[in-house]
Amino acid sequence: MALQLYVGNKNYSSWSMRPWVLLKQAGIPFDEVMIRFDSFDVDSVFKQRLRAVSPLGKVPVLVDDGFAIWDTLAIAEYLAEHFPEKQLWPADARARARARSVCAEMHSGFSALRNHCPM
Ligand SMILES: N[C@@H](CCC(=O)N[C@@H](CS)C(=O)NCC(=O)O)C(=O)O
Repeated sequence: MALQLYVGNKNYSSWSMRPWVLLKQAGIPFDEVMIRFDSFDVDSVFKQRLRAVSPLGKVPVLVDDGFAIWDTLAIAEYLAEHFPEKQLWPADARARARARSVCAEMHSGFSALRNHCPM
């Protein structure tokens, strides 16, 4: 398994930092590919470089031997499945459901907070 994590500028992209922190904290080896934000226009260098690996054109993207996963939660689930020994989710079913609830809330909610405090 050869993992590459595509991230944006770390001082702007809290999205990028989520799987980055997870990989680091779990001690899972990966190569970081930083794609600097120039703009989000369709013709930007950022979009052109990302589209080569992901149809969505957003960071983060995890690439595993050429296979792309392009959403934070999907990346987290992929890592949890492939590294069960890391115990990324709690073993207890209720604790796991609670942890997923919290992650989903953070992932798709708190937009006002995230807009005001992007990092
Ligand atoms: N749901 C995605 C959101 C990713 C996202 O919005 N990333 C931003 C960077 S912080 C991005 O790439 N934006 C580019 C754009 O909106 O075109 C995830 O959690 O991975």
